[in-house]
Amino acid sequence: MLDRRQILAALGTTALASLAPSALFAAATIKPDNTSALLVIDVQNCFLPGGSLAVKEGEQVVPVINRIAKAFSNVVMTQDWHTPGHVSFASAHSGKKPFETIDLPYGKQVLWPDHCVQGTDGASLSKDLSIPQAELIIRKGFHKDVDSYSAFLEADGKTSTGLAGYLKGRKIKRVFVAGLATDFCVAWTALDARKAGFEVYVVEDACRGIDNQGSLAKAWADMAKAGVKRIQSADIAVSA
Ligand code: VGL
Ligand code: ZN
Repeated sequence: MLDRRQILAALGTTALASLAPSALFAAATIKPDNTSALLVIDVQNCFLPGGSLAVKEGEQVVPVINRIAKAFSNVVMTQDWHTPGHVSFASAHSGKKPFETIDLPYGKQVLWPDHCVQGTDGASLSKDLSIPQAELIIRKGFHKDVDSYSAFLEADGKTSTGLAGYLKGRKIKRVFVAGLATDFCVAWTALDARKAGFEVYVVEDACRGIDNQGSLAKAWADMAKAGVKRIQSADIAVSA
């Protein structure tokens, strides 16, 4: 007969064995290689605290992105880069308020506060980003009558930013997406990356969302359906 102490000891071992290693310490199992690229989406002052379209907790992505970026030899950043009076601004449509929608020739457009106007401080990348090896900055949303959440294709669904060609020319096969905002520019970028034939990972804790009328849950559902992999920064192997 086992006594109480032996039973507890046996249970303890089983419980530990079933937890280890995934729950006891993070298993950093994904190792980016030279066919992998990190896409850092719109980490710009307008989307950070004090900005005109501040994303809740947006500043928290910066240290996470700085850490994982060390695992990547290829890093591309994006910059939302609108004209003054851009079609995506509520202020450009009389009687409309931010977060309302309108129908444009290319489909439904959410209207935003004025943000990321070309050359302004709000459009600058966060000064706290520390990714010296980043090799390309893609600007998007610079056609006055067309928005571009995606780093690959403008909202008309056909005008290319050139990013897919660039990545393919550099023999990139896997892209990791991080930044702001999860449910708009990150999600649209991830979905278009799948359409362009890349293997796609979104690093959840390296992103924050706007969540306008259920947009965050919908974005994750759309991404899952498209085969986008949802991972955490701890899943990525970063050497010290
Ligand atoms: C974004 C709304 C408008 C984003 C850009 O970066 O997610 N969202 N423009
Ligand atoms: Zn924008």
